[in-house]
Amino acid sequence: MSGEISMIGSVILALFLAGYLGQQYLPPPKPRVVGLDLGTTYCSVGVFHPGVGDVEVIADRQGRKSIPSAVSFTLTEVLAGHEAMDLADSNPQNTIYDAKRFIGKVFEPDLLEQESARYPFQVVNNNGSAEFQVTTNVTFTVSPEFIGSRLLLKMKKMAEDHLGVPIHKAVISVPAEFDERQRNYTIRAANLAGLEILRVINEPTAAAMAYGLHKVEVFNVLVVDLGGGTLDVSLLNKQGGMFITRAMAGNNKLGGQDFSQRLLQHMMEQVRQTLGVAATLEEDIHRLRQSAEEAKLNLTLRTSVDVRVPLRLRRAETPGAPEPPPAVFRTTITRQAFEELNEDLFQKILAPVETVLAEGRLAKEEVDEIVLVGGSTRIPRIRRLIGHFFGKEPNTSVDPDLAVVIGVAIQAGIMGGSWPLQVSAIEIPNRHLRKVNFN
Ligand SMILES: *[C@@H]1O[C@H](CO)[C@@H](O)[C@H](O)[C@H]1NC(C)=O
Ligand SMILES: *[C@@H]1O[C@H](CO)[C@@H](O)[C@H](O)[C@H]1NC(C)=O
Ligand SMILES: *[C@@H]1O[C@H](CO)[C@@H](O)[C@H](O)[C@H]1NC(C)=O
Ligand SMILES: *[C@@H]1O[C@H](CO)[C@@H](O)[C@H](O)[C@H]1NC(C)=O
Ligand SMILES: CC(=O)N[C@H]1CO[C@H](CO)[C@@H](O)[C@@H]1O
Repeated sequence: MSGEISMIGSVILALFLAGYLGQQYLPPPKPRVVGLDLGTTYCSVGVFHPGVGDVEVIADRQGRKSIPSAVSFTLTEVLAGHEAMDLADSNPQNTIYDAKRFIGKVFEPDLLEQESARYPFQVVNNNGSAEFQVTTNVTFTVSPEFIGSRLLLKMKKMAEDHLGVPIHKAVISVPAEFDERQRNYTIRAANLAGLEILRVINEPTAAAMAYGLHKVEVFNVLVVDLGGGTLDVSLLNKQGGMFITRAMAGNNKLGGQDFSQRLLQHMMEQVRQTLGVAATLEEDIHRLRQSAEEAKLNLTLRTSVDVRVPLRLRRAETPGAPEPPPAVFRTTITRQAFEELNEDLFQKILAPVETVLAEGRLAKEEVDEIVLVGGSTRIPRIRRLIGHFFGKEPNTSVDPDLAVVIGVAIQAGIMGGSWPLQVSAIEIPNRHLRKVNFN
């Protein structure tokens, strides 16, 4: 009896060794499961390379690791990503973006009308679901999941081009607040793109995985995701290798756009003071807005930037009046000035943080790791604010724009059976959770 057991034991050992040696000496297989981050404004695709044990975020031919979440319809083709965004100005009614805000959602008619007023394209109500009306030489409507599918198809092709193998399987991330219907429609979008979804994981869980927090001893993880237009704060609890979302809160009207807007207003005021004319031409405002955006980005690395903006300065509203000559607006913007302009907005980040702690019945000292996601968390003042609140440094070593896709790719590697096999059930769904919103 014991002999049999030991024989079975050695067979298992031999098989295990053969597998292990195979892993060591055979070239690693090409990954066939990709990780997808279908974001509101940007999308990315990543793969886990079992050989090196590393995630690669796949770049396009120009080396860009994210594509804008936009799809544009022309007479002859449907474009996605950068090619679509390039048409946003010339083909605004047929260039659809922000589709993720509509996917799988049932709207009250008034709310949908309000929403559609924010966009240059037409959002129509199809029995409570949003659809987009497109007019090329014919008029037709497309669903948010169709838009999603074109973005996913684009990323599928990027992955296939890069890896040289066909890709049919993926793991995809969604916001923690997505309900079952929104998750189903996201899966439908992937199916339309010819992708089978092996698992749907929450974005904050993915971000925590990007930091390897599924592999280390941590219990409470707080994820702050501050993007271009929204703030999402999630409190995760890890039990036996599985993440549970304990509480969510956020602000759907706070993000990088607001910080740029404050800087733009400040620059417009300076134009008026130093040049004695208000910048009213659409073209001038556009230039000022671009340079405000650029200055904001540069101020995350430097303590001051010199801004120089050529302006045409016509008085658009009074054509008969004497025209002021074109001029160049010059100013220096310090990081401190930028912080002062936005301090009240930055402080708003703490309200949802306090809410998730209260809902999770947790003292801030009990938070083990703080993970920052989203481009706006690069702003030094925001990092300081959060670090000061918790009395410890947030985790910032992973690119905040890629943390989600990196985590999803790790999960894809796990689903694809990559060695070494880690915890495979990484998330427990929490159906009773509701996101608290501060607007
Ligand atoms: C619309 O234009 C495309 C490209 O010019 C053409 O192939 C198609 O037949 C046209 N459709 C209709 C309904 O006119
Ligand atoms: C509209 O939606 C309601 C509830 O979801 C459903 O009962 C009804 O059949 C739908 N109507 C149409 C025309 O799809
Ligand atoms: C989501 O999809 C699953 C599986 O197809 C189905 O059982 C479930 O009813 C769907 N839920 C909703 C809300 O659409
Ligand atoms: C921002 O940085 C880029 C590259 O470092 C530089 O080309 C650009 O001129 C800078 N812009 C401002 C406003 O400082
Ligand atoms: C600054 C900081 O908190 N760093 C942590 C980031 O996450 C890893 C876990 O992967 C910790 O080991 C670091 O201490």
